[in-house]
Amino acid sequence: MSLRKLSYEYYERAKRVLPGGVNSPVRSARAVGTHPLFIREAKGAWIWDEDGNRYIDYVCSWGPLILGHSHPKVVEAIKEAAERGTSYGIPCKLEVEMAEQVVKMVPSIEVVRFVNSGTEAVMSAIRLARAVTGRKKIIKFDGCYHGHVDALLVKAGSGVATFGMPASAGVPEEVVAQTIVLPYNDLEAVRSAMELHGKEIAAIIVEPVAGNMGVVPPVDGFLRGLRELCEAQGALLIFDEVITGFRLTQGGAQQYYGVYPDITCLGKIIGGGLPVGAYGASVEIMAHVAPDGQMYQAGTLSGNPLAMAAGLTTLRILEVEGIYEELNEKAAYLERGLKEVAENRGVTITVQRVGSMGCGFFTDRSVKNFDEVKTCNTEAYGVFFRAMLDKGVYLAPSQFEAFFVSYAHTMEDLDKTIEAAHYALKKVLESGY
Ligand code: KE4
Repeated sequence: MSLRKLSYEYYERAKRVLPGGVNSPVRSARAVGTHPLFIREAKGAWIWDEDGNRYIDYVCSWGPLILGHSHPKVVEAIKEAAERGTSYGIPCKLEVEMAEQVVKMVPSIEVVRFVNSGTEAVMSAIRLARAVTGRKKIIKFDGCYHGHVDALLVKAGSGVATFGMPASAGVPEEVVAQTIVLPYNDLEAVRSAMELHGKEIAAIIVEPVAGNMGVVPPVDGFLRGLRELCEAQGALLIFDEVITGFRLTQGGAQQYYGVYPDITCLGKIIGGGLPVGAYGASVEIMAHVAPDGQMYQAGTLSGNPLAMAAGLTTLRILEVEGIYEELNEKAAYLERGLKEVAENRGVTITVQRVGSMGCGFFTDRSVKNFDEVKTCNTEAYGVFFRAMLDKGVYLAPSQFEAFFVSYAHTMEDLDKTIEAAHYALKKVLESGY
């Protein structure tokens, strides 16, 4: 592993012309005490940095690359589309074919609108829920991240059922005054908030599997409880499936858990590595969206043929029999390997995983909400991350993210990862954690 000299030099240059040297904060790797890699190319499960070092990649661009980097069929589809023009700003058949594909795969979606990011999808879904119900208040959960939507950039107030406070500079209190932040997996807190504010609640938005505080699955009954509470109060249930959509199964978390939201937000995998987001719902709900309805939302590059070609190719490959079984078996193998190595090393870790998304916490117990996640040893995670990097394995540069296994990861890659963990956990021990 040669020094990451060129990455460092690019980072110094980047910091002069990009905020923090990056185009998205978490990539700065500040949370894990190092500087970011600068990647020259990627193929399958691997990425190469500018210094020529190769890494097995478990970030997969934060989830989109479920088939691995530069899948030949996806690259071919992008090339073909590019030859015919990258964006028309005029409808094209690829948008129709892609919409039909999403409707076919996602159980609760009858009509879908494409946008260009998960954030746009969520921002539109919130506006749609308020338009449909004529209500203002939104319930979200502490530790869930839904993109940089002003109304959802809130941190939990103390206690439960409190209104959010801005979690970012530039977000006025008035904008988050209608946002209630509750502990994830706490159905009683939701019940109380609904009793207090029921008829004012436009929607509850939830990551059906939380992937932005590390991976925290829903406890039994949580999602169904949200469904029932929304029914009872005439509020809409929004599943933010930007991570879980097409990840857990073809139909995402709603198919995996058998709980169906009123509005679904999608991103990441749907674009096959190009910028695509989407929100979808029933015919009745989506009839509110302009130009049919009064809820306005628009986008210059929405549905552009290049991104549609990449996304449609990806979704069609995901329909192939056996893909999810293989993804999940590989992820389970990795989980077992990590647990065995930790046990052999005498290091206490908890691995939480749903399908091919998961994460490791340095704690001796399972965690079911953000307060519990915050008791985990994030310093130890930083040591683990840096040691794994030295052994050619790239994990999420933050404890509060997920690892993703792609269809391109081979058993050899997984074995190399488990072997690297042997070394990395030794480093954690030597660091006194
Ligand atoms: P984008 O706007 O980044 O496409 O999607 C926002 C978003 C919405 N909902 C969920 C559940 C998400 O996880 C995200 C974005 N995820 C983060 C990391 N988990 C993207 C990485 C980054 O911000 O750089």
